Amino acid sequence: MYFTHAITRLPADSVAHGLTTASLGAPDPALTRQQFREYIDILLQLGLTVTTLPALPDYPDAHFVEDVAVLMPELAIITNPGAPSRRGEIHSIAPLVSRFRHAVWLGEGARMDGGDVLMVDKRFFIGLSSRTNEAGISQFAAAVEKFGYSVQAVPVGAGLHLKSIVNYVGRNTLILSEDTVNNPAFSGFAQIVLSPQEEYAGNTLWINDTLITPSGYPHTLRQLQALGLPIIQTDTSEIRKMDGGLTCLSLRF
Ligand code: CIR
Repeated sequence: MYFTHAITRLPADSVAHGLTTASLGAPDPALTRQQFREYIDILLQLGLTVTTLPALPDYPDAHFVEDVAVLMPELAIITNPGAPSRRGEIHSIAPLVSRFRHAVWLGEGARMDGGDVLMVDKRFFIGLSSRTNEAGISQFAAAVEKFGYSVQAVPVGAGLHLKSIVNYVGRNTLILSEDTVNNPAFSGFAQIVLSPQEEYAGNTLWINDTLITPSGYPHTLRQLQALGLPIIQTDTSEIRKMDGGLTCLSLRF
């Protein structure tokens, strides 16, 4: 899929009040915004048109826009985030998403975070996680299969979301955690296996055959370099403190 647009949201001053399992201390709001701006600059440098929504101080995780919608050429799914504190975020993203795509809302009982949805061409791998349930996956499948997409559920043991541990990095290659390597769902791909110490770098973002990867993960960087694609490194120290990464800061389409 070739991306021309991205939707993002400015991090609020309340960022430190969001959800996290990381024990890395509280993020600095000003540094969070600086790292966010550097991220936007990279998207612009790659030629994307970027729409940035205003901060939502009552929703300190709302700049992780990836979790509230999934966009594909034919439609957009408005998810139903698994964490109760995040459910209200969908109402402020849906009007913008609806300007670009026909929006389908997940219904009663469905739970899904977009961070669990990995799209590779016409295939969706969806993490069955603490945020995404079977009803979410089956409602998603019912909406997209008529457009020729396949949907495969992948249980997520460790990690918040599927894309915390598995991402597509171009050239028919996935970057993935040691725990995920033997999953038959991923057997048709070449694989870059993350060392446990560098698992966070698995949240590398592929945009139109350029890779954006968090700085500070030298072993993973060397493995990515072997793919021969351009690589941009950027500091995500504050984003990481709130369990966030590079994929979660934007919706690409
Ligand atoms: C949360 O726990 O929901 C946020 N603090 C982090 C969400 C990260 N989203 C993502 O990886 N797609």
